[in-house]
Amino acid sequence: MIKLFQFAPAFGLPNASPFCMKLETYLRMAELPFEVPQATLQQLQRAPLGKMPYIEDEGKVVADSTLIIDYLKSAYGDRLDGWLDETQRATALAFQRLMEEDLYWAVVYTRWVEPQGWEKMRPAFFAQLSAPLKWFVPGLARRGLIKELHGHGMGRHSRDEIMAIGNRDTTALANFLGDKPYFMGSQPCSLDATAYAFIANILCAPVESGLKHHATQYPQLQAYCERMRNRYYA
Ligand SMILES: N[C@@H](CCC(=O)N[C@@H](CS)C(=O)NCC(=O)O)C(=O)O
Repeated sequence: MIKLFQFAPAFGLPNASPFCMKLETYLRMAELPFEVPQATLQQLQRAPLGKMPYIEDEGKVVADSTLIIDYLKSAYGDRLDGWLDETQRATALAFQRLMEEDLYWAVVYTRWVEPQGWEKMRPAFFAQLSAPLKWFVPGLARRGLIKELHGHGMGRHSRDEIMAIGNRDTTALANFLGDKPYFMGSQPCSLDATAYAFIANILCAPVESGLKHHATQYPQLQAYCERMRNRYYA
């Protein structure tokens, strides 16, 4: 059975990490049986790329949500994307990159930099730590994320610019989804695993932010999250 190593659920979501939630959603959508060992700090330390999620399957360890999905497709068949033509695949990839390489960093900013986000992140992620770890790990992690934001480039912008960049992504997602039930049409595909993970992490997490405020203007995004939750997490 596939072992999925990821953070423990938080914020009333399957996962507060959009990458972990994307992979769990993919596994559910593809109806691949999996188990989630209880999350520990050691798992993150053992993660091949130092990030979650990763999987272990038949003695093989695979990291990175996209590479894991590629592995699952080659090991168990492409159960979700076979019907997409080349143009649809290109569009799906572009939207995936928009969320993972751009919107993600705006989300990180709202959670790790903005005080109202950090107020929610700290207890959700670090409450289980015992002394002395709980005294320095949260601050260390926060400083690490701020450094990563700066390295990426997003962190060099003002707060208003970061919100404008992220909100433009959300508007593109909302307009492309329109009144379709799923991102590529009437049938779900693996892009929906990514889209649900990112949109729910903005709209449904208890972090009040400019991103969330903007996303609430699009009722189709809320309806989409409910549709995905009811279908795959009922
Ligand atoms: N490209 C990776 C990104 C994974 C990622 O950024 N995971 C974050 C959580 S959202 C993480 O594990 N961060 C822990 C750390 O950097 O120490 C994927 O698709 O899996």
